[in-house]
Amino acid sequence: MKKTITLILICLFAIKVKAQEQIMVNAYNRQATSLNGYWKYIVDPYENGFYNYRYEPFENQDNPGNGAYFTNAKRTNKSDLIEYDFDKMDSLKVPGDWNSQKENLFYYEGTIWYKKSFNYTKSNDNNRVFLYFGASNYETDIYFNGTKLGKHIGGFTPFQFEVTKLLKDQNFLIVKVDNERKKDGVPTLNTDWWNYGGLTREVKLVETSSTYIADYHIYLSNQDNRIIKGAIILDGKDKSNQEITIAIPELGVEKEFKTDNNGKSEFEINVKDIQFWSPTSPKLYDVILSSGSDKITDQIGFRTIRTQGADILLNGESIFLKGISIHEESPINGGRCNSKEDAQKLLEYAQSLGCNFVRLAHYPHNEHMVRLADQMGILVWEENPVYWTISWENEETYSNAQHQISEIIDRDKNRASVIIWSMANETPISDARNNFLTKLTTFTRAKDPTRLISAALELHSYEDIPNSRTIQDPFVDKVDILSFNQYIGWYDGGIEKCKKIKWIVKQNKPVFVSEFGAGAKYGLHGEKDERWTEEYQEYLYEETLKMLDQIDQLRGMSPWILVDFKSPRRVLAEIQDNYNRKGLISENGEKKKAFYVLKNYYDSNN
Ligand code: GCB
Repeated sequence: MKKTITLILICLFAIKVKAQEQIMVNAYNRQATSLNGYWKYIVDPYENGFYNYRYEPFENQDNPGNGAYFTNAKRTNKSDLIEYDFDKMDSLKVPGDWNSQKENLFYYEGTIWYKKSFNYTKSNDNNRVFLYFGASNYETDIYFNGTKLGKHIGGFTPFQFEVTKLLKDQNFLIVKVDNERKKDGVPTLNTDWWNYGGLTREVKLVETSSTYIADYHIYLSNQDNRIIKGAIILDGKDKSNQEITIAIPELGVEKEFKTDNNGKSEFEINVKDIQFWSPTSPKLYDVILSSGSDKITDQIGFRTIRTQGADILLNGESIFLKGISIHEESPINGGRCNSKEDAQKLLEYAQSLGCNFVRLAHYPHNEHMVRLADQMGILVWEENPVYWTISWENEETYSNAQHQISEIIDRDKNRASVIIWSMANETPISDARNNFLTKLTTFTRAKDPTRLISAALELHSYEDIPNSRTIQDPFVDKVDILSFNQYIGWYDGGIEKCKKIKWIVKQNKPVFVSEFGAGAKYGLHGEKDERWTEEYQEYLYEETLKMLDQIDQLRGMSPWILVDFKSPRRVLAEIQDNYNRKGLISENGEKKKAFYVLKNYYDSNN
């Protein structure tokens, strides 16, 4: 009986915490108090801080905080039994993954408890305060001044909580981060990248007026490029019937609108002489939103994006996506990227390769990436971490995937650079998978009807046509861009095979090759048929590019991958040493020969 009650309590709790929604966009541009820096931590592989000796989560205890639970308790007299003390522990830097900060945490997968103490004084008594996390991998439980704020699942998207009522002059924040891989998770147990754990992106406090601008979406209409459309949402007790002003000084726009009873105002603004955002002219306008008590400024580009037959039309003109795939691994210090400099260096590498497009694989990257892409004029594919075979039949897994794409749309919907939402990567066809991805696509289109949808699919062949390659996937009907990964010459035969392939692509849609590549260790030279040499990779790029040029509908590609990246699957000593070596650049920034093959191809494809 007791067990049943406990189970019910756990379920109710799970439902309660799952309902957490985005309550603040544009945290990036708002005035904030950073909680970055050094945080105390306790490594807890046995979940000692979460469960007591009866193995019940401490939320279900009558008196949480007693005993051995990690609540920042302190001994008050010599006989107190408290078997931990955060303040006596070592520190980890936030933002940052733990694997690359401490040698003994390199392979660690499990729970780490973080603690940060800080003082805070509001600038105005009526103001509200939000606690914002850029991302934390993978499952995060958050406790503020001893009260549980909630739980967040998913390693690459932002989340936040209002802490106005709990805030004191002196505060402590305890965060349990668990990066254990889970069969029903998104992603699932198996991936080809390092499972970096921890508070990998910034943590900060954002203070707003009591009624504040909680959300907005401002974009150029895909149907009429003389109309800026949008919506703005206020939250707070004075949210209804409020006057809001939208100003874009450079366009001579200053318009007033009124919010409805829900605090929302939808609007359309006619504009003249707009300079469209594009890779060759990444024009961003200052857009100033003001409500009675709040004011925020964002830098927004205006462009249209749609497909027509096999063409991708950016501002009405056909564009070829000269892309490259990128993992979010720091080209400066290794480990998960966590700074603007990391993002800048990766995007500069991409531009030096002649790219106008990047595929951010295989999960949402740091917000610096898309903000810089906006500024630098680089188009972006953002991807949900639905990778390989996840638990298609599990409803929790579906809501998890939907929640993750939803959070990234919330964060990046105002970025002109982002043109594609990718649902998934290399997902073998089955009814359950088709239904899952179709549902996810319907959700994404409804949430953001202004962008294109794709997914990195698998390649097929006709049994009766030798060396044929095609896409026979019912999910293709649901996407705007037909993308697939292919490894002819690496996993699929030798490089000579490229010459024999017969492409049979029947769909009248833009074709995008989301991956191809070969492993090469920088500085290793040999014959062009010798695996792992730069010459092999170079030859594979030459032959692949010729082969792909035969696809009439080809409108772009993002070869695998910009920089060598860490993966526990890659164990070949002296060659891989825990790195996937398909990068065109080594982890030390050295360009391999194939880099120049792709660069020449892109440079001559203007
Ligand atoms: C793929 C995956 C990518 C891997 C790559 C490889 O198809 O999409 O995540 O890293 O192949 O190197 O095998």
